[in-house]
Amino acid sequence: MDTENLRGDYTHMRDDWTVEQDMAAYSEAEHQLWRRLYRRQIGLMPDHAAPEFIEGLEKLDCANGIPDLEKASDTLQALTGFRLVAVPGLVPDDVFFDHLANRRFPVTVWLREPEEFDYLVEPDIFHDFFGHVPLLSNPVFADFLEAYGRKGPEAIKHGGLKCLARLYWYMVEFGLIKTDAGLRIFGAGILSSSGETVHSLTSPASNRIGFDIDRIMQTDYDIDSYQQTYFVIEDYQDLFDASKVDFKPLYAKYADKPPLHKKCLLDGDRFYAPEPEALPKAG
Ligand code: HBI
Ligand code: FE
Repeated sequence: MDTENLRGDYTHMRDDWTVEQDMAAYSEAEHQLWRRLYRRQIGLMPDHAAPEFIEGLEKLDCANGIPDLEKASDTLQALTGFRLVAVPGLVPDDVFFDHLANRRFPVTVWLREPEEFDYLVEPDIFHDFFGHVPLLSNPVFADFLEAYGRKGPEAIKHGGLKCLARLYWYMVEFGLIKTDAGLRIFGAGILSSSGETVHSLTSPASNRIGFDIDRIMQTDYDIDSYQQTYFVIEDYQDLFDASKVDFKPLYAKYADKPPLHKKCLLDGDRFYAPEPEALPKAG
């Protein structure tokens, strides 16, 4: 992987692309920025995030500054056996898959600049930790993520990398779940962005479609704007069940075909209506 144009420091890595998280190197201004990012998101969580995400977030106790990944790993390990490993930023696909397959989740060590409060291109520690780590406390989701990682080598071998990445994108980054209270978010790309947190549930400009592994594997996505299509599961078990499917026939069907447009609707799609916007809390 060419790391030259990436933002992190890739000069002091181990063979598995992990680094030491130097807690002492974070400045007070960085901890302050974390608290601001956290405060803005936490206010939105009750009406927007999946209950399992909120439960996990509470257990992680990370409101007061950039979290120590070793400490959080101890909390997490007791719950689902997952640990966090510190990385300089994006890592190669095969390395990423191997960490997941061994119940290790890579977390970027650097935090965005204040000018990037609302949006940044590469994932930072706020996205990786706040967005991804809470749901790793859920046993079924954790098992799915391990199973996902185990699928990596086969996808690489059979030209299915793009298809497999679409599953990660539409579920781990941008997934919605149906609850008794309405649609809720479990995708990390949404939950680490205040704008998309509201947009994903409420905007009529985007489609919400029932989870279908075959459908996801052929659907294109956009990495630098709000998604135009979100997929909705009913239970995390839907994800784990999908990971039991043989993906090779899907790779064979879709690997060399032009993908479906990121906003198209198909005859078989189960369409979900947008949610009404949550009222701002008084006080
Ligand atoms: N590296 N640090 C990091 N985080 C990711 O989410 C990530 C990655 N490398 C590759 C990768 N994701 C993709 O393979 C997945 O989206 C499938
Ligand atoms: Fe992510």
